[in-house]
Amino acid sequence: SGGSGGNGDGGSGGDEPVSVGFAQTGSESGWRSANTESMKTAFSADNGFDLTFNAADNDPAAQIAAVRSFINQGVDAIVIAPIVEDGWDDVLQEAADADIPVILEDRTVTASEDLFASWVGLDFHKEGVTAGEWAAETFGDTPTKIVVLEGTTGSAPANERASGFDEAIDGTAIETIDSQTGDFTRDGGKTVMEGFIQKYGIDGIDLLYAHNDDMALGAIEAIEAAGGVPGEDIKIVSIDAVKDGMQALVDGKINYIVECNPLLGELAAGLVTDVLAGTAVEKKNYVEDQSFTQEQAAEVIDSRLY
Ligand code: GZL
Repeated sequence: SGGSGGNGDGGSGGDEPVSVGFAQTGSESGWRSANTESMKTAFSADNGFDLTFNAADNDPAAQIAAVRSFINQGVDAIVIAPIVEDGWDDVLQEAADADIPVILEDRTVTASEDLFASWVGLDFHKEGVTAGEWAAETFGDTPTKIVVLEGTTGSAPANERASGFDEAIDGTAIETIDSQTGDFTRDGGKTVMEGFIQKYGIDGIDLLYAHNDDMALGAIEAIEAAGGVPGEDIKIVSIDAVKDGMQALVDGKINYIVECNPLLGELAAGLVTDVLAGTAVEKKNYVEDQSFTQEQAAEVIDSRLY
């Protein structure tokens, strides 16, 4: 049976694998791939887990159905990276009624904190503030027109990266002339940026704020296809700091990136283990982020883990 292997006596030997259902958002971005790899590595058979993995293709209804199937399966614990914040109360209550603890990783929910054991992830609001502070410092009093590529509508990172950025640019001469979702994907970023360019022209846009690198990379394709120079004609600030985004930063096509660390697997596995052992855990566990200029990215790009 591989892994720790059952001892054949129905688990009383204490080395029965811990069964975990993981409801992932999908595979929308480079960040997501790194997060999935981190989770699968941490919840491996060698580490004593029996992982059932589901990727919901960015479909909130499919993700809730996956969680329901984990409940019916009678797993020991459920881990969720919730695509959107809302709509979780019922299924989380069903998990509680089935006495199956839920740990959230990455994104958060608006449901009562009583309905999940713990969350581990990043401070999305702070990421938005950091991006906005860079924009304010860079453009400050110069009248600046920006367009925004928003993350998945209704997701915690999209909501909080928007509010954090807007807070930081409040009172500056930076004006948001358009803001639409690119659903955290490259194709989404490219298509929406093509629309922005058609509407305003390269010259009508000074800065792009992309809620993730994948949408920024799609926008770079659209800017170049229209004869513009990304990072110069239209400056770009983005969030994630995945490898391709950091390469574009080094290449001068992006001007500033705020990191959002996807390597949450070990922390999530530790929380599952503690919760099942009855060990007290913090309800919210924040992972630290950093941010990079073009020069800083050039110094670190070869040593980054994702
Ligand atoms: C943020 C994460 C976001 C990333 C995107 O923690 O939820 O989803 O910023 C990913 O790249 O698609």
